[in-house]
Amino acid sequence: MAGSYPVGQALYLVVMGPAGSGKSTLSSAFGRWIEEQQGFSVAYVNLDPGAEQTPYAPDVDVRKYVRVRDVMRERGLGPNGALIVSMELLYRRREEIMVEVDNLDADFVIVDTPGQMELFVFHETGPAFSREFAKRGAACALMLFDASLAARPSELVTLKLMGLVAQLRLDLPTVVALNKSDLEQSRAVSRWLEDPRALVEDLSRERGVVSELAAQMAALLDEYSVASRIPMISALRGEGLDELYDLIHEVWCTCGDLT
Ligand SMILES: Nc1nc2c(ncn2[C@@H]2O[C@H](COP(=O)(O)OP(=O)(O)OP(=O)(O)O)[C@@H](O)[C@H]2O)c(=O)[nH]1
Ligand SMILES: [Mg+2]
Repeated sequence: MAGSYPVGQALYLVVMGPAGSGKSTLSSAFGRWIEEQQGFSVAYVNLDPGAEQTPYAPDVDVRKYVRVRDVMRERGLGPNGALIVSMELLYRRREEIMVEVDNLDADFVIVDTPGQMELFVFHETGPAFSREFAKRGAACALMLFDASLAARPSELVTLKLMGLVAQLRLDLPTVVALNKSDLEQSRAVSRWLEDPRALVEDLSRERGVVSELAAQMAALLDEYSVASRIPMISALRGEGLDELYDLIHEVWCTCGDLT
């Protein structure tokens, strides 16, 4: 796959996911992997105003404009209230932030987002930034989950569904990936990822309305998701990144103008 990029435009990857799923660790590990294995330049954008530290050196950092800690202190708010206000402030300052993004000179731009994923996805800030990235080049989103969240087959379906919800909100092709494959509790899901028929069979053994709904959802999701494959990765060990890269490349080629 090496040599397919660059194509004269930057490629934006927006990394989303629940708190602690490994977004920042992956942003750093994947960026390094792309530079070392594919030979392309990578820039990092930190869109998380609540980050205490990041495992990469951000080239654009929204904490220059807004910090959740400062908003808490100045307005006497708790962490969630302060994050909502921070999102609002980021929204208002997005033009200045995008000027900084425009000054980046990189083949790939990896965008790390806040842990409170629902705020990023459902507040207007997430879709607004996504639109800005999509205007500038090929953009796609990566929805990262801790693989231990998919211990039961119906749980895997709900994670895929969340990926689709994010895709609808952000209007970006969205790839779902499961992280922390190195942990023992992440193992159960591998079987369903490797063999979709096993997922359908195991779903039928799960009891209750949820599993019936999940079985119907599974078929629908395969139809509407841009990528039905879900890579298992370990951001910590740098495993599965080649599969993730190939999948993202496919999505860019299918949805963008890359050929
Ligand atoms: N075992 C294991 N731990 C991981 C992996 N990736 C990340 N972690 C750990 O998970 C924790 C959270 O990682 P972060 O990268 O900060 O996750 P995040 O999604 O950016 O977190 P927030 O920004 O706070 O929402 C850290 O302790 C990481 O070391 C992985 O592949 N395997
Ligand atoms: Mg983070």
